[in-house]
Amino acid sequence: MRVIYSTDQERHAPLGEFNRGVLGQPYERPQRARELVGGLRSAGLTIETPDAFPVDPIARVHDAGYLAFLESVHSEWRAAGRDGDAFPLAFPIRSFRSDRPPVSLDGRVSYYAFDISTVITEGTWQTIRASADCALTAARDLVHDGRSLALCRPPGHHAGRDFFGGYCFINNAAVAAQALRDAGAERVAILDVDYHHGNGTQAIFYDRSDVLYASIHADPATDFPYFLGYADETGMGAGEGANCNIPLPRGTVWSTYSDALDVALGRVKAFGADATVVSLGIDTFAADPLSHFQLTNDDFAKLGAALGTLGTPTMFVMEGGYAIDDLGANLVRILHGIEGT
Ligand code: Q9C
Ligand code: ZN
Repeated sequence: MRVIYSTDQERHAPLGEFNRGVLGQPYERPQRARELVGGLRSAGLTIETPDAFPVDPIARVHDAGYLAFLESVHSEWRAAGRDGDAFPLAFPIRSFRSDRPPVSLDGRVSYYAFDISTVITEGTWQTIRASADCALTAARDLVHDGRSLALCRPPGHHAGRDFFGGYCFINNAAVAAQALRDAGAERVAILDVDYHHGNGTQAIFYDRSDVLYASIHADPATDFPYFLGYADETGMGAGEGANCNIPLPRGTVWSTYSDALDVALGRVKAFGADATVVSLGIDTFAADPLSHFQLTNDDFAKLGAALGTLGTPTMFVMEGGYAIDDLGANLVRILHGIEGT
């Protein structure tokens, strides 16, 4: 399997993250990527660097004003004499206007953010461009490669057309799916196995019939992102029937997960896609510090074996996974499962 990664993806380094009321070390930190790379290298895999793409393929799924904001906000933050990371102060909830970004720096950060765990640092723009480059490189060569892994970091599936959150800024899987469409694939399926619902991916394709979004995730009634991911969200307009959410309860073990996976894989296969993008989160692991499913090390080989049954060219896009010490080994288990080795 071709694996794509750039060390530029280690430049986004948040100073901290609030967890349970206390400011501590961020879960989504550069070490995640280094652990994934280390695991793959010890398993004998070669890692290639991505090509640099222009912003255009990213702007196919993201708002131009949002991208300009992401590029400039940290230097504006510093120019305003501020230390630390750019951080929202308010959110445009019910009865607030959310139809246009305010003028001020704080107003704009607050307009585009949907949580407080996703901050913008000096290296964020370069990092998210490199992460998207991995997805775009994998998508460009997918028909030739058959299978590939874009080792994206930071993740992407919580980011929407004009919002960031859940550690995500550019929706790498959505950018890849759109690039595959633009390269001639008529139908693209996205299968999301991250612990969390990919609210950004769902929102981007919700009214489209050419991109299926199928996701297995923690019930939003109990888990982040809290406000999307229920089973009755099935798509809208032309996209009606092209969105499939399978929420599962906290404590879910492999037997239940496996049944849900069969349903999701059945939906993906029935869609008749020309290519598949897997949003590969490994935060379903029992020891993940953010999550509440109970998948074991061995279950990841089974997950890989199931994903290996997808008949189309398939690219895997890295999403979440925060049990740092197990990240590399679990990813390798999935890859061995996919390849049947
Ligand atoms: N500060 C992904 O797995 N909640 N994102 C953090 C503690 C955010 C997870 C709560 C979880 C986001 C891609
Ligand atoms: Zn996640």
